[in-house]
Amino acid sequence: MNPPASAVSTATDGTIVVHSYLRPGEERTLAEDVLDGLTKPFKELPPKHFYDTRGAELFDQICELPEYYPTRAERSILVLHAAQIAHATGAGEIVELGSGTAEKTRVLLSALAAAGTLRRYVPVDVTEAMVRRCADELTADFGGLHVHGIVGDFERHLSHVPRADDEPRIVAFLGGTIGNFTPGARRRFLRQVARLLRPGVDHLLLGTDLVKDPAVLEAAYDDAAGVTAEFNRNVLRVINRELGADFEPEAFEHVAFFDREREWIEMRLRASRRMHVSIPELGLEVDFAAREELRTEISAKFTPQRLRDDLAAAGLELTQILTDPAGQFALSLSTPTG
Ligand code: SAH
Ligand code: AVI
Repeated sequence: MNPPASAVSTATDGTIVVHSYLRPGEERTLAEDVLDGLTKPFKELPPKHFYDTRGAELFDQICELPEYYPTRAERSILVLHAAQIAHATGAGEIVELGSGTAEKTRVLLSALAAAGTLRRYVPVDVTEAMVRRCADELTADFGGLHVHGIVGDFERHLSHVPRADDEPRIVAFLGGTIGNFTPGARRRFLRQVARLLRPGVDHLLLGTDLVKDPAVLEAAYDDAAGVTAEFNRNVLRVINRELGADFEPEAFEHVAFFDREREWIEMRLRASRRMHVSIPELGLEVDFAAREELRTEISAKFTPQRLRDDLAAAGLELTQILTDPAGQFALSLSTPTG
């Protein structure tokens, strides 16, 4: 295991430890991803680069939008079933991938606290400010809770998740973020996640958005207030700031549509006219034709069968699938087949 790039204990009583694995200059592999993605025949960028501090704020605003139902739907499942999840898992620890503000996770932490098993929370996120903020807030709100925060990329740094102790663990991957992987990468990733779990002891708690009316899906990714459009353009601002590029974010239109064949939402940025962009840090010059599109995110939607098949391909057996009353979103529990 490589040592962390920086290890900072922020609490003198040892309740909080935050390790960062994102070295300056190597942050989030932005340079490699931009070089790779913008020189492809169909330009694309991975969605993890949306989430600088501004991107994280915009995502929070998205979660409050009337059109964006996934956060409310997943929260309602947790509110209804957290006590039962606590009972079924007996978990003493939650490792959360892409933890963000951990707002919904509080519902589960409360249920584990009420069951008397809660001991440790391990948030893993690329946005350092989020990891530190939720470590401070959660230790203040849950007496005796230990937080071991990991500032890192869940695709590259899962080996730094601390070993599980004697009590059962839940690895939580909420919000439908699993849908932001392409299907092959999704199964590879789930296989890596399964390695964090002990058969018959630990569980994966996975949030997946469900296939539904395309009009409902498209509205959720193209809201009337234009917040998702700003979130989408934010990736260009990140590239301008980090790599000295001269993208004009406002000259790109937000595009979001449901691909009915693949059953995923695709977000793109469309150049409103011909454009030439310089990215000095990479020595890269990029041309956009008028109306050329850059893919920035896919957000796959699931059927119970797709979920079961993906989990099975990763060596995980579905033990429970819970949905909200309107059937919009699913939370599932699974455990390694051994
Ligand atoms: N789990 C929260 C947040 C979802 S938003 C919820 O359900 O509301 C996605 C989160 O994953 C963001 O906080 C983002 O910073 C984080 N993220 C995205 N890609 C990541 C990666 N490759 N590694 C670690 N965190 C990532
Ligand atoms: C984080 N992820 C699950 C969100 C989603 O719905 O795919 C990101 C997002 N993109 C646009 N709106 C929200």
